[in-house]
Amino acid sequence: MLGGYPSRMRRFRGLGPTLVLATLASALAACGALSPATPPPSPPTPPRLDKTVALEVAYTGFDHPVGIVNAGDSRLFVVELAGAIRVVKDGAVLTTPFLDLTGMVPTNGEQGLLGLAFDPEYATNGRFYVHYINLDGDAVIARYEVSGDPDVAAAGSAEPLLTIHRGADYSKFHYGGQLAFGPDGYLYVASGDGATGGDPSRRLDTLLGKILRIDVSGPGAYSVPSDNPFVGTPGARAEIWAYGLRNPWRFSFDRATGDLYIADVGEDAYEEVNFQPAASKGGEDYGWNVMEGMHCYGSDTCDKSGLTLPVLEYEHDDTGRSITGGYVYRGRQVPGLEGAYVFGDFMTGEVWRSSAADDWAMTQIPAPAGIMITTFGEDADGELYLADFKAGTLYRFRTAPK
Ligand SMILES: [Ca+2]
Repeated sequence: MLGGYPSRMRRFRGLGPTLVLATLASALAACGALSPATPPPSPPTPPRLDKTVALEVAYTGFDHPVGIVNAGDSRLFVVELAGAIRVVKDGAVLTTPFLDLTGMVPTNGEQGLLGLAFDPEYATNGRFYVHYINLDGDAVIARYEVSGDPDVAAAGSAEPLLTIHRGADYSKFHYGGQLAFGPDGYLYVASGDGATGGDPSRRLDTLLGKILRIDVSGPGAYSVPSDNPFVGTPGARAEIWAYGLRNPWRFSFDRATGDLYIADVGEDAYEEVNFQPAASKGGEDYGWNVMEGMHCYGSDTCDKSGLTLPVLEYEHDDTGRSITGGYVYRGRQVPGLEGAYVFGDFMTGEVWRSSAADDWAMTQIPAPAGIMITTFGEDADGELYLADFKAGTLYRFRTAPK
């Protein structure tokens, strides 16, 4: 299935390690061609490795998983790109999907069912929200309700709340995709820039290239919280919470502190993690397309005033080329991970931990070779998982055996 995706896809394309090695080899060969007076390049510093943490297979058999979500109980809900949401219950994957949007979403490139979030009051109101791409190529946020069977949604309950139109100028790429409720009870939506080079990310009259914040607690579609940063700004879409983002595929809130971590997939050179403290009033400009990571984009110099720079970046090399944001670990099974932001890279399958307490240095966590990490997810207890898109396997974080 991967081979059927367009080759220019940044997020889901399959680029094998062979190409990476070939690129590295040619770069090294070029170095060797320099004059003898040129000192040889110093060998790369080995990455710091946290061998106290391990990944173990938790569940298998998913079809291109892109999301792992809990509903506040012991189940896991696994989002499959082609449109199904699968239920993991009592250690088994149920045969009947919770919801199946197959046929309603294109299976084309980065299009599909991308995000899922359960209402903070799900236990009493049975509402949940999905983020998918419709057959027109536009992103849709829709509300559904559970049926009388807690493991099956009421497919007829669909209520589209918000459509993020793209128009003919935009591509099938960079949709963002994440949906999550903040500690304030509002629904946050990640919207990508449409892969047009980033112009929409800087404009406040479009929802592209943004984090949105909407109130879905009422009976109707949604309302805009009165304290959203651009309420009352002429020409601005009031749904915007933060802007200057390229393709914020995955973001998450730290369940202990409420801080927001936004991983933004980079263009040519840098992947980045943005940190937004819980006390933020919104309105941050995360810099794209003036900057990529901590560097001016397409220029040696740029006006950085007013921009919020990432706390962490890594360069496109064998570390990775497409960041998949994760979570701050707050579970109990892996005490060594407490308080660490855990994330990875889709292209290389590498997994890292980082935190402010560690000056945002990246420490690698051993992971199986060849995985393609599309998402991380927490269960209700805060235990952490990741999904391998290629094999359809969910891995669980564990303390490594001694
Ligand atoms: Ca940025």
